Amino acid sequence: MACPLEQAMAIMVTTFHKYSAREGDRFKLSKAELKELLNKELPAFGSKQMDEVEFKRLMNDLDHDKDSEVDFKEYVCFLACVTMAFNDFFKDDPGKQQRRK
Ligand SMILES: [Ca+2]
Repeated sequence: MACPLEQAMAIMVTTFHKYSAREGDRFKLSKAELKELLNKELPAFGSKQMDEVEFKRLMNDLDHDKDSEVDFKEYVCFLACVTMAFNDFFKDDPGKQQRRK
C-alpha cells in the first residue's frame, strides 16, 4: 500500500492522462480537456465558477510555451500554484482542514 503522498502524486499523474488522452495529443490537455478536468476533479477552481473570458485567461496563463495546449509540466505548475493557495488558506488555522471533513 503506497503512502498518502505517493498516492497523491500518482493521482496527479493518472488524472492528467485520464483527460489528456481524450482528443488530439494524448500527452497534452486541450482547452476542452482542461475545462472538463477542472470541472470534475477541481470543482472549487472549475470553469463553472468562471466565465469564458476568465477561463481563456487561465488557459493562456498555464500555456507557457503557447502551443494552445497544457502539457504535463504546465499542469504540474498549475497544481503547485493551487497547492500553495491551499497552504496559504490553511496555514493560519490548521483546524480549517478538519472542519472541512
Ligand atoms: Ca502548452
